[in-house]
Amino acid sequence: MGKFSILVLHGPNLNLLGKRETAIYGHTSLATINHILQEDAARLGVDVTCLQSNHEGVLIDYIHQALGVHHGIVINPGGYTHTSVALRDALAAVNLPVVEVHLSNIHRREEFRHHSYIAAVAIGQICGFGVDSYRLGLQALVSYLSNNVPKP
Ligand code: CA2
Repeated sequence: MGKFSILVLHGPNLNLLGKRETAIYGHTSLATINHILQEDAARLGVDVTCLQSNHEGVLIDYIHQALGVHHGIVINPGGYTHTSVALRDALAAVNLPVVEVHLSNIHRREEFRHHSYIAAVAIGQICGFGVDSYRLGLQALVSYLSNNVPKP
């Protein structure tokens, strides 16, 4: 088995990280998060591709395009977490291992953030650890892939 290839997907508004609502989402920019993940990926010996979109359909296209290219997906679906049956259907359709991550602890925030459409099609969910949610998510996915023979 060669190197694992992981797709990291950031959903809507996450391009604003570090610029707005820093009390909730912190001071780290999306570019910095991606840089940290690339450093982690090098240490873990995997390839990471990071993409962001504010558009549901574009995120769905990225998920479809992951098939046959990436071995698994780390996704922060942003607000679509709580609304998007279509995003969930796309993840279920490609049937790649998925880890759902959130910067904030969605379970201690407003009631409408407590439900995730994505959780049921993910291996697991990591939330509340800021940038470390992504790092832990990547680590967990690589560990999962190492222990489970990935689909081609
Ligand atoms: O905690 C997370 O990572 C969320 O996925 C972030 C979403 C929110 O809708 C989810 O409930 C939890 C919102 C992302 C908005 O990101 C911003 C970043 C900076 C400034 C404004 C919004």
